[in-house]
Amino acid sequence: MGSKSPEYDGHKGQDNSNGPIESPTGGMPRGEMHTTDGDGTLGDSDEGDDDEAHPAALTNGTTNGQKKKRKPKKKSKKKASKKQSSPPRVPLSQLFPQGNYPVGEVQHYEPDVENTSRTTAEELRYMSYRHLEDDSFLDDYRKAAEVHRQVRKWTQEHVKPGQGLMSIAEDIDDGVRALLGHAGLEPGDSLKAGLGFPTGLSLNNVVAHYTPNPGQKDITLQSSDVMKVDFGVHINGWIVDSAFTMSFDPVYDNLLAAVKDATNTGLKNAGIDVRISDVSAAIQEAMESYEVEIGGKTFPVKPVRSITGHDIKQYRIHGGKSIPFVKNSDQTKMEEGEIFAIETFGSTGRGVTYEDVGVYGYGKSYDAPRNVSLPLASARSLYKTINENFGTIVFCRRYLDRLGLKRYLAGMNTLVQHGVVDVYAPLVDVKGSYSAQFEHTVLLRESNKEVISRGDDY
Ligand SMILES: [Co+2]
Repeated sequence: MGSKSPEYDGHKGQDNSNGPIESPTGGMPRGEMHTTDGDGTLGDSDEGDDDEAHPAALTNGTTNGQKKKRKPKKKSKKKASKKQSSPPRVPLSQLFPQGNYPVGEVQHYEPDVENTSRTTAEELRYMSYRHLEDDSFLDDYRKAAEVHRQVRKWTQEHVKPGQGLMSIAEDIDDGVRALLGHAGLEPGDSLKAGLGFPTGLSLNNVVAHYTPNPGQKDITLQSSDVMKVDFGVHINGWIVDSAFTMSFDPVYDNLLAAVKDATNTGLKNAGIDVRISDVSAAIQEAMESYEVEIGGKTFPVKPVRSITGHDIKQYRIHGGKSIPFVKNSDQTKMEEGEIFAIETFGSTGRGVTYEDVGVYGYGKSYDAPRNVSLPLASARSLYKTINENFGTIVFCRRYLDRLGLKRYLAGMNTLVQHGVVDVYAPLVDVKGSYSAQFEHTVLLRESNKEVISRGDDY
């Protein structure tokens, strides 16, 4: 999920202390959100049993990655290893009974980055980020990433022109929930594990933040469409935010290649003590080295300047730091223990978005109080539902409908008017333009960074 640039108005040099979105950084209601998942290890050890469902840890060229040695497949008298179904419905806890979820792509920091000295104050802060080295935290995060990989694999193989966006979105959502083993129908269940934000299916000049809403005319996917598929998977509020672009016509290949390259360049440049402005400059340079010919006309691939990458905090998709795709003078540095969604968007249009009519989703403001006095009874009960099911996780109308809620729009408007809920609108570039997106979540750990959502697809 992309972050809208702070009041994009072309001014340079963002003040990052204000955060990328309207709501100021505030305390987050944690308390009840720390409950653990509960699934995890089932059954006894059955070594090597899961090899085929376990892509070897990917490493980049600079690393002596410990490539997992594939054991010769022995005929096991034990239960056959389970395989993912199609559509994906087998919980990962059954595919990985020992909880050894695949490691993402491990990248090592550039030497000059590694040698940068850290101050004592930062050391102190580092202690509070120890969880990024913690095994159970990593297991959960890697599990969420594997859910993302399995659901997107199915999506890439089965989504075809002629299908409606509503069914595509529901299939992705249902896959994520099934693989996590959390249907999200009981109060509190989707806070333990579930979707990280509304599944985005944005076509062509719709750059980001479109999701089908109930009761609206469905859109049929066309073979000429360029579709950004952006969905999130969370466990205990830690969100894997990853996105890719699908097209069915090779004419768009260069557009997709430009954006994929730009995102990978951003990932490569990300690191502890690295200035955000340096990451942005590298992203822009990679993206702008491409052009694409569509319908006999050549277009430069423009980095979209009104959306940014972002850091991720628990139950908080946009943590407060922004990574633009264009040059800027932001001296803010990335820090050890931080988690970033490195994403880029490229467009054949103006490279600037505006808000379209309609609603993508809603999110409880990070500084909203748990209890608000609201004049409308329907607003009060809606707020209770939001607190119980989403907290500060962004959600959409489909997710309310499946909980059985009806006629909640007046209540929602009240919550928005009182500033306790923010609305997100679709972001579009000029008509007739095409845009693409690729995105990965990366953990900046002490000795290396882990592109946790990396797969063999992107
Ligand atoms: Co994102």
